[in-house]
Amino acid sequence: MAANTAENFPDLKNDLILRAARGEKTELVPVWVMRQAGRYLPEFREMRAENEFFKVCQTPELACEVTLQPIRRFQLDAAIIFSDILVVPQALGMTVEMIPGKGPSFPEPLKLPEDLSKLDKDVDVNKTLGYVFDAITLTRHKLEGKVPLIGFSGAPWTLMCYMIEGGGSESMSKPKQWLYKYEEASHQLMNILTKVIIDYLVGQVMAGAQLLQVFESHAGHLCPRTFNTFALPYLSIIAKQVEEKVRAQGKEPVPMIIFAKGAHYAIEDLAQCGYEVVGLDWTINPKTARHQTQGKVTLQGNMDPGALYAPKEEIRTIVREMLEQFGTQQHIANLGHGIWPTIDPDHVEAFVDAVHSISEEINLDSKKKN
Ligand code: 1CP
Repeated sequence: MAANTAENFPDLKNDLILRAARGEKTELVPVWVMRQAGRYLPEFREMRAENEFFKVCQTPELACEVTLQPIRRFQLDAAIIFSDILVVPQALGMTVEMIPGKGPSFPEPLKLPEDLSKLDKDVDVNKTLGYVFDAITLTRHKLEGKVPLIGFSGAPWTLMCYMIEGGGSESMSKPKQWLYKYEEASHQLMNILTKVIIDYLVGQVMAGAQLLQVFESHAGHLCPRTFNTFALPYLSIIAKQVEEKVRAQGKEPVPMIIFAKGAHYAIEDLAQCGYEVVGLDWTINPKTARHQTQGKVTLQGNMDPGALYAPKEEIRTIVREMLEQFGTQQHIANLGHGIWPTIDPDHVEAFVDAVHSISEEINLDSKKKN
């Protein structure tokens, strides 16, 4: 039998999310959940009890297994490769530890502009992040074409936040100091990150990723002025160059999603910076976002992650309202941010089933009317 390579993947059986991302007609609204592989699943906790977090990321068989866990349970329309955005700072030479109960921590964060000299600026992603590519190729085969596989990266500003702050934070005051005190060094760091992120995303597509999401999870710490200076230009370069470089390597480009959490001030700009899909956090009114984006992009989101605590019937009501506000075309249903560890998996099932059955019902009703 031929070896499983990035050339001989099984045929795709469910392309709903790819059609929605490209703005094509869909009979149902596709759905996936940010952090769908995670601590709310007992089988994930079991795996993590025996394996350190980055070991799971770095071992293709383990990363693949964790990626498949939610796909086995729920009728999701996409899988997302199990990894973390912080593997990119690791590839640049920084140490990142995952501290139980606290989250990621950098023992030696960047403090001053001269610290940039400590970063490896000529990262060969095949050497440093090849384990992610291997996990993607393996997972594409193990998915057996059931649903498409999403690859992802953190965006430059969000990665800069962790590299300077050293971990999660309420204010991100240290990286924000850089923007105002060390403007040139901030751009230098953005350029270093942009280059490696582009190579990393292109490598993921070459390995088999069928959709890419860029996480700008800390956009909400910026203001319109700093976003336009330090985030948006780099997000545009990433979208443009990933597309060009994938094409140059003889592959069709894949749709790209930008999820800029807290960037309610930038929805119009995000709709025209090269991404097919704009992800919305739960604070945004879908109707307002539709108005701001004028059909230029597909929208993703945005149920409040907390709504998964509601009784199942109430989840259906909330989903119906969400679908009515978005409309059932050019929409990928998701939460407005990652799922929390204390959510009951049965409520995820209720969410996924509600998106499918209610969107199908709305589509059939509108067909009858026409
Ligand atoms: O012990 C554990 O298992 C740690 C929990 C955990 C998990 C399950 C972390 C630590 N990362 C992940 C996986 C992960 N991270 C995925 C997996 C794929 C999926 O199923 O969706 C993805 C896409 C991420 C991306 C990620 N990591 C983001 C962007 C998304 C977001 O939430 O905005 C961010 C900001 C991170 C950093 C990170 N990694 C982990 C934590 C707890 C954090 C947040 C730290 C903080 O800011 O407080």
